[in-house]
Amino acid sequence: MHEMHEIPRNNRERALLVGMVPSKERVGEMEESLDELALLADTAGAEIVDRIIQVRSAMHPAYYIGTGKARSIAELCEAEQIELVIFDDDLTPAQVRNLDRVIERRILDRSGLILDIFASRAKSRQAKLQVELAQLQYMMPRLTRQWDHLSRQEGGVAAGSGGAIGVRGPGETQLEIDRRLTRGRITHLRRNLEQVTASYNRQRQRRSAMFCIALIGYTNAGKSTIFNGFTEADTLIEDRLFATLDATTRAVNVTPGQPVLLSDTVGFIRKLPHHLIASFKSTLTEVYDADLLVHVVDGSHPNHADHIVTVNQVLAELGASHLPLLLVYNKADQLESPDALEFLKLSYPDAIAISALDPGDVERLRQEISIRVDRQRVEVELLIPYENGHAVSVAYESGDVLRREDEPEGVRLTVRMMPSVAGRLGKTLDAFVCG
Ligand SMILES: Nc1nc2c(ncn2[C@@H]2O[C@H](COP(=O)(O)OP(=O)(O)OP(=O)(O)O)[C@@H](O)[C@H]2O)c(=O)[nH]1
Ligand SMILES: [Mg+2]
Repeated sequence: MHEMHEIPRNNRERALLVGMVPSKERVGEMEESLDELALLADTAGAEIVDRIIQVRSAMHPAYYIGTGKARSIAELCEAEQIELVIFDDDLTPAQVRNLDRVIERRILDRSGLILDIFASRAKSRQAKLQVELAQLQYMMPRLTRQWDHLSRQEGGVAAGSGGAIGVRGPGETQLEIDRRLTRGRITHLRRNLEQVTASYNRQRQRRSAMFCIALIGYTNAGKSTIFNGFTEADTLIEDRLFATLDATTRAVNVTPGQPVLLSDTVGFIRKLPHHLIASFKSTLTEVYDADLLVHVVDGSHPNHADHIVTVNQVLAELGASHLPLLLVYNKADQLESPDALEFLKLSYPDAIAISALDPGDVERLRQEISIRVDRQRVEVELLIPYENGHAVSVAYESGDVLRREDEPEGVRLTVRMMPSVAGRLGKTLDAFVCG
């Protein structure tokens, strides 16, 4: 696929990947995690020079890896002109600082890397605000503790000579300024984000009588490809991580006579920084307000089972675990053998397997979704006051009207529709839901 942010090969920062595992048996697992870290680093514009896995029963509190290992990494960086060392797990601010001193290269952890990618990919105002907020929150403790360390060190030296206050004074002032600026910026971003989110929610509300479906899943699973297959939209599709950051929503005809809203959403990934999930909550309303989640899995990926677990964890964090869900194994065309499919089906018998590149398969998915939509519909009775003619037309649009009676209080409709849609209709359009 065509790449939007291609960085010329020779301008790429040379990077080393580092992982740590408690025992030899888990090296394979770490290899897979580093494969993914390599993809992330590539997306961010790095050239991977080498990777190192250390087996160590517990992390070193001050250096994460062992100190001997840290020194050998320093030598490797020197020999290979490595500029950036990326750790697969999150480091504490103190570990970053200590490693920085030994290795003398830029140190980054997985969260920092993901935040960096999000920052360079954010396009909408909302996404930009969300990413900056998450970055500042990520930086805040690092800012503080790094300074604590410096002031302690200088204080220690100075204490002996009796001049601690003079040495620490300006530093602490600078720290206070940094903290205050950061805090101020965070407040400012939060406020802006609230405004953007409010206007966005108003737009959403206008469409709230419709059945909402969200395509969710691990990054690079094929969500946008499916979305484009349904909508003829031209959402960016790339063989890269996090091609999509903003949710895109379109009305599509899934069930005859029942337009639904379909949203394409940001992909999830292992060890997604917590701040990022929190900041992106407003973008992810499409996920936790959905009437149906379509969980797209790259069935041909060797780690697809882990991907499913990760996505389920993020769903839980978003409070969306209870929503009806259809599991879709995508990229069936890339499966090594038909047996693989049978195997996939064993763990999730309700899942369907498709290739998003095959229009026939997309049609099959449409039918499957249509069945799920219909399964969720129930008969409800609405009593709509005559002055609220708009609600009557919305009811006709969003469900099958089975019976209509004109009564003194208003129009009584028996409609087959989604209970959640009926609920929203009652709230926003002043119709009374009777049963
Ligand atoms: N072979 C094959 N490739 C597919 C299929 N579906 C998607 N792809 C490819 O997989 C890559 C990722 O597709 P996207 O649709 O961008 O994936 P996504 O889930 O939206 O990814 P993010 O937006 O990054 O979370 C692209 O190169 C697609 O062309 C499929 O069924 N078969
Ligand atoms: Mg996408």
